[in-house]
Amino acid sequence: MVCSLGFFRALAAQNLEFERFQHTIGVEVWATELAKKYGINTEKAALAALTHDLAKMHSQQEQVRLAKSWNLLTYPEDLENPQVIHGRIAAYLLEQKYNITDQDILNAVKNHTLGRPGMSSLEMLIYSADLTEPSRNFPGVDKLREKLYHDLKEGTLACVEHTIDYLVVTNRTIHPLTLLTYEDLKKSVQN
Ligand code: DGI
Ligand code: FE
Ligand code: FE
Repeated sequence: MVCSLGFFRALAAQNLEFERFQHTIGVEVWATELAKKYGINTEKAALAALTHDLAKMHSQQEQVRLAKSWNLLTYPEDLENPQVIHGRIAAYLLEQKYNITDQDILNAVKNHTLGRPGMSSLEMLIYSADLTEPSRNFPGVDKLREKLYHDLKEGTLACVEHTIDYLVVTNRTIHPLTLLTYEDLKKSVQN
């Protein structure tokens, strides 16, 4: 595993645009810190972080072509907003091309954009570290970081709420999985 972290860091460096690579390293650093705090396997967190946006090495058009040929499209909304499918493509590549078999890592990569009901700690960690890594600087990001550091599930819920608010303000369709994720976390936090 230690070896493969170096491999996937180099793969990201070689295949992603510089800003996307910097974001990827930001997610790695922040996800590793949160993983330590919450007793989550830090190598799994780092591996998922380093690979979560790997599919962005391909153009949007190519991502759609790959998702169709690999049967990765599940909702009509996937094609209305094709920027939401890159996690599934990355997870598919990790499993088929890079022989990653750990289902929790694959799920964390797959679901990092939309979440899903019943997310594991690692999935919540990658979803929320992606939104709040050190180079993100939108208003309110510090509050989200504090919440995440205080409670992983409540922090993740706050991240989903922020994403929904942002989509509403920018007049975009909320993907059904985003709504299911929100409802599931809300219920789970209340119990
Ligand atoms: O890949 P990143 O830019 O690091 O971040 P991401 O994977 O969380 O999000 C990719 C894009 O997906 C971002 O522009 C926001 C968008 N997105 C996330 N959830 C939804 C969404 N877009 C729509 N239309 N609906 C969603 O529910
Ligand atoms: Fe992403
Ligand atoms: Fe990302």
